Amino acid sequence: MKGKGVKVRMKMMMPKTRARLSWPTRRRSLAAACMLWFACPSGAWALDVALKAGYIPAAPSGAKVLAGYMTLHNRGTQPIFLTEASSEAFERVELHRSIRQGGMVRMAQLGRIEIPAQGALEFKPGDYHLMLIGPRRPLSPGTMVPILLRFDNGAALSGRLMVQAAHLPGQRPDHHSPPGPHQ
Ligand SMILES: [Cu+2]
Repeated sequence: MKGKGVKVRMKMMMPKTRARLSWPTRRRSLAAACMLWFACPSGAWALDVALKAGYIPAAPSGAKVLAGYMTLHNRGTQPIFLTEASSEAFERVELHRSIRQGGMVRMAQLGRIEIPAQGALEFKPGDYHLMLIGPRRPLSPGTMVPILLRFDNGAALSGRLMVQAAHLPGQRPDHHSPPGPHQ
């Protein structure tokens, strides 16, 4: 898995470690790991998702909504579903997809997004994106924004999105311009 960008692997509990820990004292930290353990039978529990090339096009100061993009790679043999995203830098993060309908582009909020087994899903302008609502601080180009992704089996993945100067090659600067329920 080469390439530039942010790459963060799942933090996993190894079976040995899990057996060694005392449940009452580590109950809270183990809860997510155990959910993951039981959700993935036959050794497939080692959820293997990586976040790459995460970025946020810089927006004018005062913008209430920004978009985040990234590619999620799933090296596992089962599809996995992204169900939730959050960031300390924003009041709320939603999972969206831009959909063209009769010459208009609208955004749909999604409850879950599939990352195919042994495949990747790209979040990109005009398609899947993270809707970043209510920035809590100025986000100038170069800023690294933490993002936490949660999946349908209870696992979580933390990564970072880099704020980039807008109007990069291949980027559609107008994809979020239509006013909508998010504005
Ligand atoms: Cu959106």
